[in-house]
Amino acid sequence: MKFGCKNADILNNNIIRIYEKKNDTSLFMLNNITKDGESKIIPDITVDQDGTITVNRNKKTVFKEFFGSETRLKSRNTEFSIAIKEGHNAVESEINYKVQVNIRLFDLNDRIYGLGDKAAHLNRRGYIYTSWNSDEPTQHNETYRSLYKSINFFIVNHSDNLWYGIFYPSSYRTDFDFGKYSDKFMYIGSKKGEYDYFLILGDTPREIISAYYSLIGKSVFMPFKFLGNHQSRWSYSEEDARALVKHHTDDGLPLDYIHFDIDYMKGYRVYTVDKDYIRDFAGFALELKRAGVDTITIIDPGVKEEQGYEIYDDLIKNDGVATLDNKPYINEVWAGDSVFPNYFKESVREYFTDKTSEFIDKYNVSGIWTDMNEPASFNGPLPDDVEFAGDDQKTHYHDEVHNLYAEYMVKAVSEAFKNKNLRPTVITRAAFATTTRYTASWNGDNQSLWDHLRTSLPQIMTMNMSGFFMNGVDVGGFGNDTNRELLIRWAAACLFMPYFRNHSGLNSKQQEPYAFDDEAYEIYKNFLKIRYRFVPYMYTLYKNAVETGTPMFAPLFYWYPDDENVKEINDQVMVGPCVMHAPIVNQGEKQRIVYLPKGSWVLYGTDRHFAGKQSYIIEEDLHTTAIFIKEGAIIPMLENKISLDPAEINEILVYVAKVKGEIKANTEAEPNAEAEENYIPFDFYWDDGKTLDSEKGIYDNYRISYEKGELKVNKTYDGYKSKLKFRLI
Ligand code: MIG
Repeated sequence: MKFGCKNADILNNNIIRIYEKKNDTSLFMLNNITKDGESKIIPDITVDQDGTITVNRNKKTVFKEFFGSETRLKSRNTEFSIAIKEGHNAVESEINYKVQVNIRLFDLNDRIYGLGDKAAHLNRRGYIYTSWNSDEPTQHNETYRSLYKSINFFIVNHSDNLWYGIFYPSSYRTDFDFGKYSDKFMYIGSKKGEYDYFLILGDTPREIISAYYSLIGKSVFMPFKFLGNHQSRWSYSEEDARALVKHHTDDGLPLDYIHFDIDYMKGYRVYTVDKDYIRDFAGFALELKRAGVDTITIIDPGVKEEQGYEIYDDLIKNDGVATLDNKPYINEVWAGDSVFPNYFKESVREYFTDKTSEFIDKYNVSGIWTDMNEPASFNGPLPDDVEFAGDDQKTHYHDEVHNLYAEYMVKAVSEAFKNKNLRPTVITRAAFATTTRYTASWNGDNQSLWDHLRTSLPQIMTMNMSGFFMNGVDVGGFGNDTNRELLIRWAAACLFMPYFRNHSGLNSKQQEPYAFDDEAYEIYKNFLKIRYRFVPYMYTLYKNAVETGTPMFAPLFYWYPDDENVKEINDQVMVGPCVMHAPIVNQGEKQRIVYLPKGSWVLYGTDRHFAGKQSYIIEEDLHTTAIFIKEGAIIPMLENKISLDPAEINEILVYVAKVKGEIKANTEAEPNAEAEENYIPFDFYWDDGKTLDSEKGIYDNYRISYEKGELKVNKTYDGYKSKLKFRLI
């Protein structure tokens, strides 16, 4: 459709691309969505004379652009505030964007969720954010405009339970004002790029998110083991690592990965190992692996400028670095003056794929943790006009590709795993919307603050709602010193966080599970054991997430969009459709209010049943965290594992949340809602947990049900031919 200079391409039932001129998206390649052919719903779009677009659905106005004199933005120049006190006049300057999309806010209850990792509540209304990957290790909070990732996707809920989503497909620096400037409209503003966005329609957040997910492409599927406990610290020595693993082998501390931070490298030269730091890295990594603990090493993008250092020489020889005025561009990072690999060139990516491949083989490393890939730099930011010569004979400038730098780095790194038929074990700090196709992610340098514990949950939920399932925060906090209570509550609150890693900064107080007294250690260990019990459930959720876009770690409104009470709940999490976690996230609290959505719920570990659609006060002393399971739910579990090798798993335990008396299970919101006798069958997914074979159909599905007091398991797909046993507990 064409309206004046605007176009609207109806891509399918859910997605309309509205543009004057399309952005060049070739660098991040969206999925090619074409018309369904039989569009069930033909969106009702009208355009006024001034170019305002209105979209109705089922006769209600869902979305409206906004035009008016108010949309000529003026800045308040807050930096003059002291001058104003002195009697100077503040100068009002206009903000001029090349592209400004103004969107109507219908009323004060319009809620805006999204933009990935921002350190804010779920509802980001009233704040402004900027997509520009940034490394700022001060205290993140809701007024922080840019964190490490740029994920230009958000969803809006307004009047009478209407929903829509927006994806803004530009890699240039972009502002998203979510009603900070005005109560009447929000805006998206960029100084570069084109007027071009995807409007995503759907009756529920679930429908919108899955449509968005089909656009950005499938997320990476990481190994089963990755769901285990990761322990890290900047920087573990050989002795520290041995002590950690001894806790694993001697006291049964669940542990699957140990991370080695920058000090294992020789003078921070990437792809080197310092023998003075760890004498025999390869042998050591093997020793740890035999104890069930795999090794992950950090890699930064910056390459030390030093003749004779192989990587530097190779890159220079092959024109493989970012340039300015036809010379390699130099900025300082950990290794001192460094060049920045131009990952936008295929030959450079292939080079790093090879280097990664050699490195993981030579040192028995199982995963690569990519850091500093915003890219971060110590001597001020990279200028906008630093050049990255692309394969397409086109020069990309820093301002266009900054937000994509990490994506191209992890693309190269993850390929090394794929070439070995292994699932990529890669973690990134920076990302663009599509980067989930290659890597897991963590949310950077949080601090040991209660506020940062609280903010973790909406951060991870929001990441999960944009296709970044395998996401986590540093448990215990990275910066500053943690304390006993904070650490325990953090471990509990993040019990179901898909990527669970305790990590802390240089010189901060030790915060391993055993860093405090024996009792604290027991408590922490116990939470990890609960997590390990739920891992088979989480693994199926993860697979389902990768296939369909359904978050593993979701806000309540994702599953219960009709319930007004849940729309601003930041401290309760849905882990799949059947498990709801309500941890304590405030200092000193021993009890909290928990809202239960419709249905009936069982408090895990007890026999207590609760009717939904009301709130309860739940006791949670330091030893406890409240996990509610939907009545009738069937949850596959593991028994007593302290590391996760799928080859060693022969038996799955089956937990059934019994339906009690008259309270009937509610099965409306479930994907597999054919409950018999109110029990919800669970479609369990299983495969080798390590290789890419599952992509070739080498996996199994079991349907687990509970009928007339008995467990029934049917193999519904037998590609992997596993012989798991199932036992009711
Ligand atoms: O400038 O490698 O976010 O996890 O421990 C700091 C040292 C560099 C930042 C990462 C953090 C890591 C640290 N890195």
